[in-house]
Amino acid sequence: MNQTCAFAPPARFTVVGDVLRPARLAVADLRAWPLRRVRVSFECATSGVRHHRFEGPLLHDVLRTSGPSFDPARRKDRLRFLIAVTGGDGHHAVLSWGEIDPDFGNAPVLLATRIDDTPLDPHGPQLVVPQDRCGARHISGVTSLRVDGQYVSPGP
Ligand SMILES: Nc1nc2c(c(=O)[nH]1)N[C@H]1C(S)=C(S)[C@@H](COP(=O)(O)O)O[C@H]1N2
Ligand SMILES: [Mo]
Repeated sequence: MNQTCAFAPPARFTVVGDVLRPARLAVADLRAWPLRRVRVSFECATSGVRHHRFEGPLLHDVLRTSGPSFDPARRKDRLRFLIAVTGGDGHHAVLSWGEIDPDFGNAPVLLATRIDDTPLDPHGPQLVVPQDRCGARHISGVTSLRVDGQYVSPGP
């Protein structure tokens, strides 16, 4: 992570794609949702086991506010949605909506506003995937969350 500078401008990130209300947000905006705290340990292929504390809202809560363009009354309709998460350095990963939806995988994935004792305002939020064994989806400096319901067409 870059050194924290108290005067650095806040990083911005976008929520785009198949959503009714695309948004450009800062880490400070994420504190409007209920915040969770989690301790995670993950393995990195190059630097071994890492331990961190994170705080932030559930990714699911944030994305629901943007209004994904599925039919909320039809659970099956949500299952064709993907979430592409990109960091400022181009590192990215794709999650499925079903993975974080409380009716399906219910994974407590966070969009962290703080790592250990460091607020992430100057860096952008960090994706936190507590159930992962490997650290690669803990994407730091998130610049874009893209919700995509076009990968497969709506079912019957
Ligand atoms: N933006 C970004 N985030 C990233 C990566 C990256 O290359 N770019 N690497 C990932 C990998 S492979 C690991 S193991 C963890 C390491 O996080 P740490 O150094 O904070 O423990 O960051 C993840 N997040
Ligand atoms: Mo890693």
